[in-house]
Amino acid sequence: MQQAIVRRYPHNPILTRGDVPYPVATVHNAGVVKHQGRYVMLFRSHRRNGRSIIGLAESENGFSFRVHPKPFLVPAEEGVFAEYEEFGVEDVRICPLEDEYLLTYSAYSRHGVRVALARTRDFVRVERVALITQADCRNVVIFPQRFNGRYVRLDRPHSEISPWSIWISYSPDLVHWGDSRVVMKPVQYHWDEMKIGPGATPIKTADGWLHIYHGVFPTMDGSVYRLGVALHDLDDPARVLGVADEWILQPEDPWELTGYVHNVVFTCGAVAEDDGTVKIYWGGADTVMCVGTARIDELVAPCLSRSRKPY
Ligand code: BMA
Repeated sequence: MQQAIVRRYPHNPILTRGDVPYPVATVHNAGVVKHQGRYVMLFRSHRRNGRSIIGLAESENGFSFRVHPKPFLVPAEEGVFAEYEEFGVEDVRICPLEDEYLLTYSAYSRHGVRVALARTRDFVRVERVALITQADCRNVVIFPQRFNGRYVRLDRPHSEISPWSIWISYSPDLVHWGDSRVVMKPVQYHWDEMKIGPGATPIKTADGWLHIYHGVFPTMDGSVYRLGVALHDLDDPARVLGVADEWILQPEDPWELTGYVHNVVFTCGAVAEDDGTVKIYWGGADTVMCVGTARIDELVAPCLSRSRKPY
């Protein structure tokens, strides 16, 4: 059998609700970065009322994590954020940019789901900046570099007319976003035909920005969430250079096949290492956290050699 591109860590899952010192039902969909030589993970947990909060875990090696005694981010209690975070905060992405970390997460409320942006320098103090989308948008990943002075993000608006697709938007100040356009769409009768969404913060490589995204396929037994890869131009990330035809990861381990939501691998973060590998973190069945490693060149190659149309 051909060697898998993503090598699962043999001791998965790496984090479960049993590791969390406060009551939660799940541990999943975490953003991860290396901060001062340590891995910092911001993970989502369902509380026992079905609404989500964000916890923090730290690690020396990227595989064994220790959870902080208190949650890192819970719904705001005052100001404009309180109204829009009332139903919970979910699926944080972490973008290291110019000596701080930008955090983007889904804010749920009676008005729908939108994306909020917060910033931190030390993962101790966190400052909410703005709500950066209207309703019906999720999965914002910000590129860890400015382009011609502007911030750039990939996002995923909802639509009734088109299968949910990946868009790009630009901002001069992180608060106001525009010049939006679609860059990548699901492909019919393909593993990602139902919807796609941004996954991990894009990784800069010699050949382009590597983006690990999720794609969903509908079956008679419910939806299957898998991960794929796309490559964006280094100078103009709106240009998709290629999208690998085949997925790089699908639910296979028991804790990916069954759980809070069956058949899900879902990423919000990956950490590129100096040795040319990347640690990819994913939630299994919306219940546990897992990790695997891949060579960056083995993720880039299929984007260029076996590419399907971006849309
Ligand atoms: C998506 C998001 C993710 C979740 C996935 C599978 O729509 O809600 O947070 O992991 O569904 O349930």
